[in-house]
Amino acid sequence: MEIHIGIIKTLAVLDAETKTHYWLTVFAQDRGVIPLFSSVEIYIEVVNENDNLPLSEQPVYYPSVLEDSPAGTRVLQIRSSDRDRDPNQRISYRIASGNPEGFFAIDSQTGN
Ligand SMILES: [Ca+2]
Ligand SMILES: [Ca+2]
Repeated sequence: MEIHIGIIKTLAVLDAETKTHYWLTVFAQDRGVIPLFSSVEIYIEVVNENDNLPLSEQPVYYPSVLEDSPAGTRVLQIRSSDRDRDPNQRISYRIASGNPEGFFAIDSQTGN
């Protein structure tokens, strides 16, 4: 008995956001005068990677707030989306700069 090898390779870049798995049917056929064959089913899972950025609905926001507004006044809610599948699509927020006095806060979960 001889072992023969058949290697399956990708021919394109796969995207888990487009398709998460593939079912292939592979035939193994001998070279007899009357060839005989059998088949095997192959399930290929496309493992998701974090390859999409979280994108906010707008690149820049221009909200305004009245002077003398009480602390806790809502200024803006940022809305974002991420094309990745869970958990790489979960988004959290933080203020990275422009707030040295600590006058503003953002809810890390809601973007408020
Ligand atoms: Ca992502
Ligand atoms: Ca992904």
